[in-house]
Amino acid sequence: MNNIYKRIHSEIKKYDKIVIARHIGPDPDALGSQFGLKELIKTNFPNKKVYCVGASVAKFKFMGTLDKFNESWYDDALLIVTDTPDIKRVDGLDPTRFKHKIKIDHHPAVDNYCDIEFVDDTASSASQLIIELAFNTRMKFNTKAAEDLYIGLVSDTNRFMYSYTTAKTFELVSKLIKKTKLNFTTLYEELYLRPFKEIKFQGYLATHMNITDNGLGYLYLPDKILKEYDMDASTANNMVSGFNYIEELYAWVIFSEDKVNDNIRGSIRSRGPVINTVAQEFNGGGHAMASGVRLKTMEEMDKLIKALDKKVLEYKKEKRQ
Ligand SMILES: [Mn+2]
Repeated sequence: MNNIYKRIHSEIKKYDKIVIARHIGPDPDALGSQFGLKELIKTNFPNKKVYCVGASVAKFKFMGTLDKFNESWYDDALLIVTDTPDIKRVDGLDPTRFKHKIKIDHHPAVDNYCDIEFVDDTASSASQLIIELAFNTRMKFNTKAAEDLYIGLVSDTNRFMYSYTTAKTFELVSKLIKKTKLNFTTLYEELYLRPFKEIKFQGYLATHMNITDNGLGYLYLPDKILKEYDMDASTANNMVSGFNYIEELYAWVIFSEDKVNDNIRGSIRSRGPVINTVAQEFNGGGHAMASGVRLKTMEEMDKLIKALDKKVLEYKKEKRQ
């Protein structure tokens, strides 16, 4: 494992041009690891050209500006993909067309699609792995690198609350704050600032959530409702995290109609039952307690709801024994 830091560092050293990608529908960890790594490379190797690609999300514009992908980069750039276990979810480019690629990720392994795979599913976030990489290769941080990576880590752990938060997480964060004198409390003003329409929408979600006898919450959001509340599907799905620590819910899922991609996007969360195995049966994936799926039909959606409900029941039975 120790060598992996050196191997990544020497690859970065070799290339004049580096492209950094991450998954579709980026969250702050995807963007934080992407932009944070770019800032680190620019700080330590000022002559290199570093590009961050993928579609931008209005909500997270404050984290940085993305570059438009140029086909010529396939020929001469090093590709680094962060926070993305499966090749089909890499946003904005085709990884197979690069000669050399590196993956830095904290999800359970799905595809082995890079020459160097720095994968640790005990890490809280991809951002945590970048911080670890930087300390182990003595890379210097500028302020933006420290901020981006802190935001990514804090967001993926939901403020150090999820079980992926470990002593190592705190050690790395402590070192990051000490070394960079990061003023972290002011970062929350941007990360957690939200328009009132989101609160109204949260009210809609709470009012319309269906709850089964076993304790599965589920809700389908047709495009019409998203429009009425002026919400995009990704913001709506991200709000699923707000339903944790509710007595009546062991697992919960929010579906939204994605008219652009002509499918149904589902975000599943849990506070006990392992739900990623169920998501995998429906071609989705993710973490044990936080997964996602893309479905084609309402029938599939009904099947998934039933499968999740069964999983909740099994979990409760196991707990009682
Ligand atoms: Mn992540």
